[in-house]
Amino acid sequence: MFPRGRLAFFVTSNLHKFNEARQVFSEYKVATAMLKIKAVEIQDDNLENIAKASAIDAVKTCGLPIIVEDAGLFIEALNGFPGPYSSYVYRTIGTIGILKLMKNVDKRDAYFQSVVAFNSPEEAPKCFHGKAKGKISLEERGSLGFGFDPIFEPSGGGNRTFAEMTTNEKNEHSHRAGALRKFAKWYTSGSKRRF
Ligand code: ITT
Repeated sequence: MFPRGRLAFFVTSNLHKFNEARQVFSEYKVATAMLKIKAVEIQDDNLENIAKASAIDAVKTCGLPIIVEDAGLFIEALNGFPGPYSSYVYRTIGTIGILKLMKNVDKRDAYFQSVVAFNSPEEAPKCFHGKAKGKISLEERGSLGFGFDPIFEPSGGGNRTFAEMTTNEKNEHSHRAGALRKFAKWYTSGSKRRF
């Protein structure tokens, strides 16, 4: 029997994501372990469908209760691009490519969306959502974090990009922390639930 509500296995290959989750979970006294197993990542226009499919596949592989998280950057002037294709776009054109696409664009509103999917051998997957609104900066700033952090200024962050924030500071504003907190509240409140 696993200590439900006290331990969450996080299936991810991204150490930055894991460290962000570790800090959020410590607020709820939930320990977490990184499971670096290969979970399928389907192509879909909807982050929830992608996260759910990965969560189902991961449980098939490891037989444990797990979470996965899928996130994307949605830029309003680009009709939501790169959205669910953020990983591919980051690997191909990167932050500099996005800044080029945004050259001479005044309307720089964007948001990050995160979906945390919990799944276990005994339950159907359950999803938790988080969103961080902000703007695409005019240039890259900061060296912390990962991915599009150097070009994203979250609202209320004092014009700093995520890459200019410590993990704790990013967690005050981020899409991922929002979704993880919703999950942690649910996970720690279900003492009657079993695996
Ligand atoms: P997993 O192993 O957990 O899937 P990943 O790095 O592939 O890790 P995602 O598919 O969820 O993560 O994210 C897609 C891309 O979106 C990711 O490669 C980043 O470029 C970008 N991204 C997601 N969350 C971000 C964040 O908090 N800050 C900056 N960029 C982020």
